[in-house]
Amino acid sequence: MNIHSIVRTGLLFTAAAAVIGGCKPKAPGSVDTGDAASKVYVAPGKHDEFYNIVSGGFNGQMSVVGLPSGRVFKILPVFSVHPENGYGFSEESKPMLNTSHGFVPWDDLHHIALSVTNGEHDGRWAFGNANNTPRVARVDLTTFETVEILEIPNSAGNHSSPFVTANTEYIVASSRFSVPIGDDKSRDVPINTYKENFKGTVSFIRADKEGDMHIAFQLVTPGVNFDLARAGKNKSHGWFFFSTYNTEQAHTLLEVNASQKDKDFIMAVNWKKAEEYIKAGKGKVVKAKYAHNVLDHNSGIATSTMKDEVIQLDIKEFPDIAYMIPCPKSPHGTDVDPSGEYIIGSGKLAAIIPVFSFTKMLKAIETKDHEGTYDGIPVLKYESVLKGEVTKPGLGPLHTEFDGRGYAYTSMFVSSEVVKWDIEKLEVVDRAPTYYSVGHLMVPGGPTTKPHGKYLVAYNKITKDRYLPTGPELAHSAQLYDISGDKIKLLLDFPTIGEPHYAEALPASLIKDKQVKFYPLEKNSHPFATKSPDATKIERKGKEVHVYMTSIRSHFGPDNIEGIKLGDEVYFHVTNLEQDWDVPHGFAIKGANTAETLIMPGATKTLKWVPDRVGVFPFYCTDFCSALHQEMQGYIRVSPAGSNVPLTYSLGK
Ligand code: CUK
Ligand code: CUA
Repeated sequence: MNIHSIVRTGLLFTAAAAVIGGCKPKAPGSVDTGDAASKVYVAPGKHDEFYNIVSGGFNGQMSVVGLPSGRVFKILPVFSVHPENGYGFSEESKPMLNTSHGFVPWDDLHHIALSVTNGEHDGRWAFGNANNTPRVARVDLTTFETVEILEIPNSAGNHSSPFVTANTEYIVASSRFSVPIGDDKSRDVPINTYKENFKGTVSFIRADKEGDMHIAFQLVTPGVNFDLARAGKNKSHGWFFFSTYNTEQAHTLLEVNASQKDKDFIMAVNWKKAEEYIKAGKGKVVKAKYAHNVLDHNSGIATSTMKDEVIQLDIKEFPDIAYMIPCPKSPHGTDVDPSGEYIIGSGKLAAIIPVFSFTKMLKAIETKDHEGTYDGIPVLKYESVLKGEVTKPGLGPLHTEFDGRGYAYTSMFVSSEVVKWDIEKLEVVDRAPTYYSVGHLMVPGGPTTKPHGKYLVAYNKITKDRYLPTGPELAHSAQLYDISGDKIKLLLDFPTIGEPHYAEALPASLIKDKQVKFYPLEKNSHPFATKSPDATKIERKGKEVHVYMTSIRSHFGPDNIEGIKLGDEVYFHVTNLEQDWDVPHGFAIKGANTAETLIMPGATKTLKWVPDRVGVFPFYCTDFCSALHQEMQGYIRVSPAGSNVPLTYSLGK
């Protein structure tokens, strides 16, 4: 244990705090309401200008928010079951949450990556990461549904994920925690052999075709913690930049032991080179077990397939794939400016923001301008790669976004502010307080080659006094700023769903006219679909009873069922016959331990029900679908096991 480093870290903060005058903004942070209110006001019936896709953090979901209003449109389940629409409860959707560890109902989603073409938003997909049980998910932006999830083997804490290359060729996911990998024998090692036995991995997931995400190759790296990453763009397309910490390779009390060195690294990876080695057959095929889950659009049924291999390249054995760029100090975010020339490191414990030059990096590589090696990887000289440092930016820089007009915006966690600086001159030009302790920040299009600019949203970690209090847990908060002028102007506070980390926003015009309004019945390929009212039926297969049921305003068919016996397992396959936008029906039956379900127009969903007592049980629609919604109900009779009540069903008799 090293007390000195705690003291040192403390001193660093104190000294820097003195420089910029304290850690917490003091003013109450209200705004000139007249002006601000009109800028965020979206009149009733009018639409927002941007979709904001926001990670939910520990709720494992994404939320869909309008900007500038801050209105929440949807909570979109990705890695967590969702009572609102049966995701993870209906038989069709359960396989989406399958993993090599079995069914995982809840995870932690930190980062959003929107698909791009030529580095610009194309409005096809949103990707997100499961941090705990490592996975990457794809959300279709025409249905706002999770359509694909790929588990990542040899990863532990999929935090540095997902980040997308300029044409969505790859989604990249790296392991926050290094762990021993390989067979049982290589994995069963003492924790204090970290330095010898623990490895990091970086997975390049081919992601340009829906339903076909697969790990094209996995890089095996020194045992460090990967935090975040960004792809190169324009001139740096073909490269990837990863922030690392714990290059000390500590395995205990990291708050002290992983803060020893003045500099950790940004790892620069030439992924085009790695791709060449894979094409040339240099990869090593190793055994691995991980799930690939896909939702079929026409049947609405998810399937889960176990994969058993992954191709690896150990970066130590390929000296021209990876280089380490020293970066002060315990970097969190690393971001690449729209031109692709500048790579920004955000050292959580650093008092400056280093800006690296891609051109200088290439030169340093070419001239072997090294200052040694780290675990076999060349370390480039800090000064040789550095464009310069932004001095006195504030305290605790975490993340940087860009407005496309030559400015960068960095979030300062410790000093609770967003700081605007000139990318060429490296000068701070403005700063605005956040309330409080900002984590990520987001400019629409901020990570792309063509930022949309206009707004900035700060996602704050601490809310304290901003809203009416709600017991021990307070709402997390977003703050919307106008960045169209010289000065950053606070416009709006709005509470968020879960704990947002990263978010992205894209112009509504890119996707709003592409929305799926209903599923055409004729394309419904669900094996238990019932496409017309007269096709309803019930089939008994031993103890299994399958009810082919329909729902249409305002009845179920059939709505009277008899002949179910104790010990039966009843599957209600409910097809919503509506062919109109915005008419879901629900289905709920008393005592169902699996949940309820919600069925979109044209779709089929299955609810499993195992009755546990004799009687007559009602079922009903849970979504207020018409003036006669309360009449949308039925009864099912359950008799003792061995009774001879015949299986019958009817509607209107
Ligand atoms: S992390 Cu949360 S503030 Cu998971 Cu991207 Cu930086
Ligand atoms: Cu269908 Cu209410």
